[in-house]
Amino acid sequence: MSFVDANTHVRGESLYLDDLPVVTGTLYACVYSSPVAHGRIRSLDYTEALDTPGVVRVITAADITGENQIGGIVPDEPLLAAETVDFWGMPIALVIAETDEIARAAVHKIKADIDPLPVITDPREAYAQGHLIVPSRTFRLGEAEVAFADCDFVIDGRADSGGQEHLYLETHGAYAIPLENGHIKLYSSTQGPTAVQRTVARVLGVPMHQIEVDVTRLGGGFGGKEDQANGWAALVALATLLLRRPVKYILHRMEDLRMSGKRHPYSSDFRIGLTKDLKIKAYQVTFYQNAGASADLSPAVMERTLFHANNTYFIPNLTATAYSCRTNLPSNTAFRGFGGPQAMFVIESAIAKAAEVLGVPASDIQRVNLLQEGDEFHYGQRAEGCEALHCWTDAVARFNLAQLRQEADEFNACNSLYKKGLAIMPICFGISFTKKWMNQAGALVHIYTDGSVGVSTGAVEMGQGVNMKMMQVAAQCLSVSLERIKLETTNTTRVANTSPSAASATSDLNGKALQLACHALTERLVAVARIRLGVREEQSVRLQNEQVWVADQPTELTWSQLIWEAYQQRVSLTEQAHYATPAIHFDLVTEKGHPFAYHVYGTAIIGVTLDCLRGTYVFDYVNVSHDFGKSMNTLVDRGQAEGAIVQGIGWMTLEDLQYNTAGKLLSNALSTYKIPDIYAVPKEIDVHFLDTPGSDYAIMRSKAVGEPPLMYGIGAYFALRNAIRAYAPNTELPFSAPLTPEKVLLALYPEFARTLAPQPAGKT
Ligand code: LUZ
Ligand code: MOS
Repeated sequence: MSFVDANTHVRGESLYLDDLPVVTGTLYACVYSSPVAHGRIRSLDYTEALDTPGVVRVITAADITGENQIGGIVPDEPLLAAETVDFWGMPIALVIAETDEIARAAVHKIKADIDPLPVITDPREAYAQGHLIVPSRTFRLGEAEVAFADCDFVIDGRADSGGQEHLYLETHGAYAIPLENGHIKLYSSTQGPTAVQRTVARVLGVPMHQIEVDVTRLGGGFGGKEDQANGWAALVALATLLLRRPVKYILHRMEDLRMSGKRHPYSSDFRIGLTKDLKIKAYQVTFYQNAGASADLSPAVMERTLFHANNTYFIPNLTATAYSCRTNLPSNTAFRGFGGPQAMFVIESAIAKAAEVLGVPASDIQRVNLLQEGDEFHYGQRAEGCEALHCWTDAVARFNLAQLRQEADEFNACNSLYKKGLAIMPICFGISFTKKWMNQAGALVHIYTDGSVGVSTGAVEMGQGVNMKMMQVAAQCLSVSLERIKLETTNTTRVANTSPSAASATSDLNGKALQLACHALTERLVAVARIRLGVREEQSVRLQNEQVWVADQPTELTWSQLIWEAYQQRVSLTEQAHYATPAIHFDLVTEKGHPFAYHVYGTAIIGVTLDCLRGTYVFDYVNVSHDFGKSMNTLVDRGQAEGAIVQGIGWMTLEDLQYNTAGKLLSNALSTYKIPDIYAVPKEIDVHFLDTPGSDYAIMRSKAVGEPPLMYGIGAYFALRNAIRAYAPNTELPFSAPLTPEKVLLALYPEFARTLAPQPAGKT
């Protein structure tokens, strides 16, 4: 199976935002951003910047022609700071100049006089002071509070997980081009063209039809461009509206790192209750989400955290409460998994702690609590087509868990400075946007008179291979070869009112819409063929391999001839279709319903070798049995799984966002923020495509694949933890991710850690 973008990617010919030919007269923008994390703006002095030769204008909040507001779920996010600044890196002004270099140099000449206000970076502190983004929510099944009394073991703990920089290869950016009558065409590196269109229209104070958004592809999104591409687009569009010239802004890496939001760090408290036979009888969890300075998508992320509080276990008594806490950090946002991984880290920590207290392997607890068909989730839905046990037993047998365990034990028995650790990570992830209304998509198909086909959908290609899958859907439905199909750019004038490409649901939603459009076209073409061939009513007619078949026999009539015939018969060769996922609903009062079209399951076994002298480690293998359903493209799906696993491992073991107490990002470059490189990738990643039936709601029964495998990375944390335990059985090991080499080393040598403890002021 080929990959549609392979040739242009390899040749460097694929077009990203910064590759588009620049229009004559283009100006360049650069943001002046807040040098403090919280404060009141007393004055802003940009005269020197404005006097710089080549600078055309400096734009501030006062210049905004519409609303100074880009908040989606909650209107709490100004595009440009007007009175207060709420995080280090918050945009305050926009310099517009004849060249990129001039704009960037002029930014340094701007001075703001800002009265400092107290800075909060910790979500628990924000909570204690009552700074919540939205009211808290609680999901409940049974009565955990009561059930703890009947448990043989009750264990309390705390788990913290860090944020994560998206580090899409292509930074944020946008390019606005003025058309006639104040209309603007925008190129944006966004997962959500409609969100950009809507936000820009709001900021400019114009109707949405005045704004056209076009996206060819992104150099990665990972959630970072679900909501946060909007601001940059609004800034350049505003400049274009004011100056009537094209304006372009591509963020430098350090600007992007400083100004854009990341995965939400969480701090959580848990209580888990088990019976003697290791059944989890009760679980209580409280999540403190570090939302950053504004809501952005945080309330939706918090909701998915609540949905995934149980990971893949049936827990009859569960209470999960979440707080979205406002802090003075860049507004945290969607990131692959969308709050789900954070919840799963907490339940896995609770199980790990229970296992330690009870003196059993964590896998014994995991295994006996796996969801089974018909089990109720705490949000009311029941597990249907549940593959939890299937994935687990397949992984355990296929990869010979007993032998892997024995190898690790033997290795540990005869090595003192290297230790092996092993963990199992089963996952369950719900597929659908948790906002019901977002589960819709559109497609537009043109068949041209030569039989070639142009396909537009709301899907944004960001390296995940959705264009390839859309081509496959169209080719299959129309019974033509892939070469006939062209995927058009994603454009708001061709497919309107789209949901962002997110939630692992892009292929399902857009693919289903595309199927509907192609089926309607096929029906019309069959009718054309009947007339042309004079087929009797009782005889069946269908298209197969670019040929018309009558009564299961191929005829002479080819696809190309049929299309020309349809045109001659004045039959429309264009179709638009809309798809909305059926069967999903959720009641926000009872917090019960059927929010997900289906769930994706899987189990990973992860092994690590730890160098106990250096604190460094190598992941030896990640062995996975995964529920892909009927994969429509194993190459694309394997790529998604492998990439997600490595990204998950990065989140759990390497990527360490450091802010100082003043709220300044210290890990603000790739020298100080480490993402997995080729050396950090596991030596072996073996992803087995389990034979599972898929779902009616999955495109061609090929289950959603974008996010679920990321959560296998959580197993890397626990494998590493077990390796540390093998060296230092009694060391204190808080559940705190990422478990970086530094933290590992300090855990291995607690006496050394004590000498490094912060000294009283004045003693350094
Ligand atoms: N985005 C969103 C998402 O708006 N809603 C969701 O439920 C979601 N889930 C995963 C990733 N992005
Ligand atoms: Mo996403 S976290 O599916 O944009």
